[in-house]
Amino acid sequence: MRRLLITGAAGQLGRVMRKRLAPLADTIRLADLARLDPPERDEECMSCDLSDAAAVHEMVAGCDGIVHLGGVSVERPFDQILGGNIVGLYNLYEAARAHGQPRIVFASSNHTIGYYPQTERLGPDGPYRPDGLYGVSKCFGEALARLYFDKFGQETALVRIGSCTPEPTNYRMLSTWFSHDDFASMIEAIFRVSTLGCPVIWGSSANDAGWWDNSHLGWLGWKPKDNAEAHRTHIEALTPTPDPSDPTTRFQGGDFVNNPIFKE
Ligand code: NAI
Ligand code: 15L
Repeated sequence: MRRLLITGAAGQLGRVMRKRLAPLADTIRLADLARLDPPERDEECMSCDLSDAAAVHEMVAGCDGIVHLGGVSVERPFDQILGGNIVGLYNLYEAARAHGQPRIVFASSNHTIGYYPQTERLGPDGPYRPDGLYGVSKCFGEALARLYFDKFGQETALVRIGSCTPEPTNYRMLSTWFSHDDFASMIEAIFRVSTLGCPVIWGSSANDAGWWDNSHLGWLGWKPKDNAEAHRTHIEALTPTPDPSDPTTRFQGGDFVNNPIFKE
């Protein structure tokens, strides 16, 4: 690839992927609303608010692939989610349509399905059960991506990320953890495969206690190598045993199910 765009590059995952994905392209274009560390060799930095259509067109022009990490990443009042995650997604897909349809990795979330019980195992095709407005915004993003695939052939990987952190640190993450290594190798596979389409992909490591079934992904040539189980003893020693009647333990979305509809 000549130029790979990473949006949300100043964020938690953006800062990790900035380093990990460098070998994928001659130039990595980093974009965010927040301040970015100065560009290093083979990098270029752009300030861009996803809700600004003209700025998004400029950001996407000349890119051969996009890792879309930008936007509001937790539950927030609707007016905050609207700009980055709803208007921003529309701007991104319109810009991609105008600039050669670069393949997109969309950082969707497990909060699209957060109201499924933790006792249920999920494949890629079940109905949405979002656990808040943030989850609804990711459902919108997935639906928009699918529209642009069906109408225009725009390819997107809809990666429903679980908990992408250096290590799993609580009981829920024994099921939801997605290691940085596994996310980086998944992104490499998504850009390597000749035909992608618009699949739902669970962003999860090979956790023994996992809830999500990625067995439909044989064609991707990707296998996660980490497993949260290796951290169980540590987690059990440090955190209290979860109460099974607590909603945050009953539902896959964890703490997010307790969020109100925030107003400010
Ligand atoms: P983060 O909140 O650390 O980073 C998001 C970045 O997007 C921030 O740097 C922020 O400045 C930028 N941003 C927000 N609104 C913007 C706007 N209107 N225009 C331009 N940039 C804007 O989030 P994190 O953890 O790095 O997550 C990255 C992506 O992955 C997010 O889309 C999040 O929803 C998704 N995700 C992350 C998970 C995780 O475990 N870290 C789990 C599930 C999904
Ligand atoms: C997400 O969607 C969030 O972006 C992240 O901060 C975590 O809360 C993650 O889900 C999770 O469910 O652990």
